[in-house]
Amino acid sequence: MTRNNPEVREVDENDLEVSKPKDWAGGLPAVYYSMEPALEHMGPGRAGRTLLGMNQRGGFDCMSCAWPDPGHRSTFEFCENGAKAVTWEATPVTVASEFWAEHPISELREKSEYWLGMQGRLVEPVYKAAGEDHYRPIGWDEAIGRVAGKLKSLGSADEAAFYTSGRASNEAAFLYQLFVRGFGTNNLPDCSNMCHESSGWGMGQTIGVGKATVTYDDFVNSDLMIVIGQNPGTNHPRMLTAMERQKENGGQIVAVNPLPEAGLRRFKNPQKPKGVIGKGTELADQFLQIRAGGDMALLQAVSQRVLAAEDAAPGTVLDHEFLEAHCEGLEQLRAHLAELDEATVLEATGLTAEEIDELAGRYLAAEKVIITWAMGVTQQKNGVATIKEIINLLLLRGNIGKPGAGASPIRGHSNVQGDRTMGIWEQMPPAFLDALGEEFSFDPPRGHGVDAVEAVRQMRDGKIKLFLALGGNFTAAMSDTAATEAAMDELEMNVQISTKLNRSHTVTGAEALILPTMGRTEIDVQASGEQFVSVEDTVSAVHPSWGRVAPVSENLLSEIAIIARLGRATLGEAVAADWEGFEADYDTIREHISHVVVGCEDYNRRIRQEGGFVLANGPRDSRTFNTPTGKAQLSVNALDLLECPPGRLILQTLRSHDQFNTTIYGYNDRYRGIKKGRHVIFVNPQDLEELGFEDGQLVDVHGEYVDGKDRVLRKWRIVSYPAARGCAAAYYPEANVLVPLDDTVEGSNTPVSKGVIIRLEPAEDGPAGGAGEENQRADMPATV
Ligand SMILES: Nc1nc2c(c(=O)[nH]1)N[C@H]1C(S)=C(S)[C@@H](COP(=O)(O)OP(=O)(O)OC[C@H]3O[C@@H](n4cnc5c(=O)[nH]c(N)nc54)[C@H](O)[C@@H]3O)O[C@H]1N2
Ligand SMILES: Nc1nc2c(c(=O)[nH]1)N[C@H]1C(S)=C(S)[C@@H](COP(=O)(O)OP(=O)(O)OC[C@H]3O[C@@H](n4cnc5c(=O)[nH]c(N)nc54)[C@H](O)[C@@H]3O)O[C@H]1N2
Ligand SMILES: [Mo]
Repeated sequence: MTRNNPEVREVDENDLEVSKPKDWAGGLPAVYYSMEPALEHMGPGRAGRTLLGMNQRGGFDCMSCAWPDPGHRSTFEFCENGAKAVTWEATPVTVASEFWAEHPISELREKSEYWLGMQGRLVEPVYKAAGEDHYRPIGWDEAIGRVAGKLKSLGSADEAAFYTSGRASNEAAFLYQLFVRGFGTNNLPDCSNMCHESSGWGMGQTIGVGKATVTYDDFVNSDLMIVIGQNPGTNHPRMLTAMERQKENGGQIVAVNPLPEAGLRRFKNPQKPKGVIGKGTELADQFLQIRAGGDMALLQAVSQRVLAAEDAAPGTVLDHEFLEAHCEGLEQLRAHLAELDEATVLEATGLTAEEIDELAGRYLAAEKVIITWAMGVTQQKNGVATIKEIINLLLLRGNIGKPGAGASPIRGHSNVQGDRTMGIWEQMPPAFLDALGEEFSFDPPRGHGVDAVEAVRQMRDGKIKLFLALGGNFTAAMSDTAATEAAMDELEMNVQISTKLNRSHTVTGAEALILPTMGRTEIDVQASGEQFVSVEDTVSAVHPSWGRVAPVSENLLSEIAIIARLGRATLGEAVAADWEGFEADYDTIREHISHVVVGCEDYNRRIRQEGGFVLANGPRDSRTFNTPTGKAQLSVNALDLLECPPGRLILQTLRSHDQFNTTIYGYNDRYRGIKKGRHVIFVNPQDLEELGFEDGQLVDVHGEYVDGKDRVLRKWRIVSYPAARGCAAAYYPEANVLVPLDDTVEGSNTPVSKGVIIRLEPAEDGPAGGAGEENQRADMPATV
């Protein structure tokens, strides 16, 4: 069944085509594009078994995003991008044994993420010895032995860091953190450090929990949904169905975004006949085209208007009962916002006073309000403070802990939230560590470990010598490509547990191993029979996920099997854990989860209930706030603005429609009208005119950060685009070249991926995309 090494042609950026951006998402193309790649690669049998098994009871959880499943699922509970994710994983194409001898690592390092991913599934462990330029296939025992041996040789456990990407299941994540803490470190950086970390801090400090306070039904039943810094059409497409239902129920939607994203405007539901041929549903009732980084000012201005309305009609606007019983800080907030300067707000947001009045009017007219947000908020310098302002606005009218209302970060990776619940965090609280230590009879380390940014610094400084990743593509996902790659090059050993080849396998340090693993679509049979795993979505619903197709190779191990073997080989008797038993029967892991993780009691029974179960959430369930005073905190946050000097632009780095994070499925971004290329920078036409550039022109994009290092993307093509004034956009991960390692969000240490100050300069003549004399890598050019 398996096929080896198809020819993959690299894209030529000179073929790029640009057309008008779309003002609607979904429709017939969504269905068509969904099916095409699946059928092409997999054949109808495997395609049918995977696509129809997505998000169904007895099927697997779609790994493309963390959007929840509705109570009543349609037969096709998947979206175009989910279909791409499944196809990419369930492909029968595999990397042949000869591949490793044919391709030196130095050559692989020149390849694009697209090319690497398209080589197919990894099916055997491979090892690169110090001084070698090739990986070579090895057996599992040797692979596990080499990693364990190296770990045991380190001078201290803190010389290793253990990364997790958010696709790992609850069972794998729990076992992994046990292995890491049993080894003796809290160095557990994860993708969340680069993602929703700001949400955890902003919400944790104000309402005592860093998770959404809503259920799926709340979205559908809200009067008003404010969607800030999020592009659901591409990144959470199934959310559009919930938005459509909310509209049918008479709700309103406001979108706040520097870009007029297609999915925020109109939706043609591909699962309904009228969605395929008709005009679709208008989604946003109001679109606020905000200047990047201006959300904090906007939210303060809206709260100020809410308080002014209360002053004009005392006792009628605020939810006094709720505020008195459950909140504190109202008077301080009132005093602070009284000082807010309207001119500053207008400048920071790029909006008019009337637009802000209109939003305030909609907020005041609605009884049930949900605010959702994603990377447009969390990856801004003031992201944590902005989230606190979201909470302020919601608390003023009691919009937390009542049906149809609440605060909702929309998570990215399908189980990133569950991984945190299971202990993947460099600073888990003492109560968790106590319970873990008691369960496995050891003394877990107490000091905080490194997060993603700090991990890079410590690799650079030679303090961290071994990097082990449970999934993901750390090298490409992290900020400051040149700094990150230089740091990874210093490693003594780089170990990646992966499904497919990616950039992180090509920046190796001295020794390197790739340990191939099964994906979520695959049937996982162990000694006790067929296994399932479990995941938690963005609204804290926990449910099982069962594989549907045969593993692409019999040589693959599950993530759990790999971790269990590493644990046994490395830790010996250091923790009282039955590693072999864990591998044989995942129920045994869940039994331990029941004892250690608060809220997961009786896990094995509850995970088997119809539809799984929902984790308790104090604010949502009972307006209980786990803060030091037991009250929700209205907070005072000094307005923090993103300054952009004249002649410069604010660059955000974002996702195209044809990618999943660092995985590039293709080179089209069809809602934004881009075809056959990714080396583009979107700029507002008036900005172009003022700066003296033209649509289609090739430019060098220079990052300007206080450290004065020259970070440059060469020969990126300008696309004149209806972005907010002063706000440019380019695709991640390529644009990570420009995001400085030390530029991080106040309070969460997340890279500021959406607020990079840049300068454009005309590029020298020559073809696009870094070809020619200088010959920068097409996909991930180095800085100069
Ligand atoms: N198909 C697909 N699905 C995915 C992913 C994927 O790559 N592909 N990634 C997954 C992951 S891990 C995540 S975290 C999520 C990410 O989901 P999103 O957060 O939607 O992803 P981004 O593409 O980073 O888009 C950020 C949005 O914020 C806007 N924005 C940027 N700066 C600002 C600002 O200052 N203010 C406001 N109000 N808006 C701003 C941008 O214009 C853009 O619309 O998606 C998940 N789902
Ligand atoms: N500039 C900029 N940088 C960003 C962002 C941004 O918006 N702008 N977004 C940030 C965000 S939100 C995130 S979440 C991170 C993402 O960072 P990561 O989570 O590290 O990156 P991914 O691209 O999702 O990882 C893809 C790789 O995971 C592996 N993989 C896929 N499925 C599985 C599996 O089931 N098991 C295992 N073991 N491996 C698997 C494959 O080898 C694949 O190549 O990037 C961050 N970086
Ligand atoms: Mo993410």
